[in-house]
Amino acid sequence: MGQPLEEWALAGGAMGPPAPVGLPLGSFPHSSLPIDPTPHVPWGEVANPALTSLSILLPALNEEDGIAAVLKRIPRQTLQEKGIAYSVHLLDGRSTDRTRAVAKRLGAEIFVQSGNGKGSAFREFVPKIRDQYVVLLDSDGTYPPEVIPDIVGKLGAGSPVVIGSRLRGSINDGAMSMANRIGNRMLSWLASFLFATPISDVCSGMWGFVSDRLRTLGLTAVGFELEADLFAECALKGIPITEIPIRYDRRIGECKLHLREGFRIALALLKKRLRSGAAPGTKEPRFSVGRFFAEHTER
Ligand SMILES: Nc1nc2c(ncn2[C@@H]2O[C@H](COP(=O)(O)OP(=O)(O)O)[C@@H](O)[C@H]2O)c(=O)[nH]1
Ligand SMILES: [Mg+2]
Repeated sequence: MGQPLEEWALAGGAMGPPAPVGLPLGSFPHSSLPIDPTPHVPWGEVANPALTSLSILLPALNEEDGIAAVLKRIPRQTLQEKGIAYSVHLLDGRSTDRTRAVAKRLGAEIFVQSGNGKGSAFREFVPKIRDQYVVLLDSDGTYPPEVIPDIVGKLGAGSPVVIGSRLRGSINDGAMSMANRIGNRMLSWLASFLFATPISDVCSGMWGFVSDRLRTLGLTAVGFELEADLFAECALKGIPITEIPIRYDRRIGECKLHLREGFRIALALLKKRLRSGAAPGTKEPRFSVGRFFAEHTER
């Protein structure tokens, strides 16, 4: 392996001879520079290869306790060992407690949303993403940061979106009320039916994305319907979603989601489904309400 091109400037700077000009490519590196004796090694085995870049996104509204717990649980060493260069971003909903200060102290970069709601915060941040991959999880200690390397490991061209499914995994005692459990199942059935795409836990707050595919989604969610919107957009665009089972823990701090949000989420799914069927120029959905009735009333 030869010297990187940039090093000519250093070698030929104030301390050394001027960098050679007009050298034929074949003679690079110049004979006055030592040839790097490192034997050829496959990229995956290079000592510090930063093969993958990841943005970890943590939406938060008044989560000063939760955000500390989540940030401390991010498995930094595993990420480093796997060659994943990561940055952590707090997507703050203009918290009035110490959320931003705590997150900053623990090394997160701070983004303060201008609109209101978790969905708005996420949509505002998506154009700022520079990394190859994204993992999104709540800041309340309910989702396991330890799973982040597994999610990144699953992401790739054939698996551009990964969701952590609580309903396929496990739910700790007291983490989810019976009403929420039933509500989550019903919303997942509704979503699977409307978009003819199976999903076991459409309201999960833990997702992974290949950033380029995430940017193609026409997201419109403002609040807690964000996850339903992510699912619907993937289903409409034919982007496969890979599920991995995760554990769901009891929340730290106060819940911002109320039961009525379940109805909002159902409504958001329905609206998205109906609009996508009617909108000209959109990709034909795999399931169409009109076609369903036409096919089932034909003689
Ligand atoms: N940026 C931002 N985050 C929010 C907002 N509302 C809630 N969140 C965060 O979104 C995540 C999910 O909210 P949570 O109350 O736990 O609802 P649940 O997990 O769906 O029951 C938590 O990390 C919240 O702090 C908001 O308006 N803006
Ligand atoms: Mg929560």
